[in-house]
Amino acid sequence: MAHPKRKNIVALTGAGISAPSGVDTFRDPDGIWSKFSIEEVATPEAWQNDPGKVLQFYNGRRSQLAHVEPNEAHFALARLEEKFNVTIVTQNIDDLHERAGSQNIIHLHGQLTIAQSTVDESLLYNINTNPINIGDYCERESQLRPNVVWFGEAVPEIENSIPHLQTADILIVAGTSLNVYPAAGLIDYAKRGSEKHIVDLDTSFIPLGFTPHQGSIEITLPRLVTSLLNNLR
Ligand code: BV8
Repeated sequence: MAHPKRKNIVALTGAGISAPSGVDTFRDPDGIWSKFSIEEVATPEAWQNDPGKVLQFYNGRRSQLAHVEPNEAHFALARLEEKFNVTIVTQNIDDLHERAGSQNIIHLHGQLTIAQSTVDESLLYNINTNPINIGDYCERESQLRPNVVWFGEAVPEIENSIPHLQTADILIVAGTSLNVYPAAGLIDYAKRGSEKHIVDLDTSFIPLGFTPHQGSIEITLPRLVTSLLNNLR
């Protein structure tokens, strides 16, 4: 529930925030796209060509969720809710923000723990860390797929995210290479005069007006959160 007197914070997060938890990022040297081809596992065409291969790719990433925990960066964002209205807009499909206690989370690219019908995308099923296999059907007898946005698919939550960027007093971009659109384009909706931070291992690219916090996120993000909370005292 938003408190009218509290400042609004949006955290736009990517794979880097889950890296210290042991979850692979995409574009780091040993990242996911160095082991798998996007065209073979993360597009509608891949699904048409070899749905079993796509299911196996996401089954592997989903089963890993059972063995990883949120890290101090996730917990720090949850702590911000003590004094701020916080919205997490994440590109991640893991459930680490939820497990760290954040309440308002928008998953731009879907969620690993949810399966989706292939005849009615509103039919969604919580499958936790269980696999989806060929022959697993929805209630309308159609094959289930991961509830994930593939390349070339629309990002339904983008419209829902824009107003949060436009009303954020503070924007924190954390652990994302800002390579993927329309997610990366959200930073252009930041309110004029809002306070903007970018938290990343690599701060060689700093969007205009952002304050860089270079280093590993489980160190740098808690430090930023502590200073934001202390500045309110
Ligand atoms: C769409 C699926 C249209 C789920 C994902 C040319 C130019 C511009 C755009 C395009 C283009 N050609 C095609 C496009 C569009 C395309 C796109 O953006 N392509 C890119 C690659 C150029 N976008 C799309 O296709 C989107 N859809 O446009 O549809 C449309 C419209 C209407 C109707 C129909 C169609 C859909 C995009 C969603 C694709 N799905 N994932 C999954 O498998 O996970 S995207 C994928 O990349 C993940 O979701 C991931 O989250 C996302 C972004 O990656 P990051 O999270 O940023 O991760 P990355 O590894 O890149 O970076 C990690 C960062 O962390 C780094 O900065 C690193 O330094 C940092 N880091 C690492 N460790 C640490 C750390 N920082 C701190 N501490 C650490 N320890």
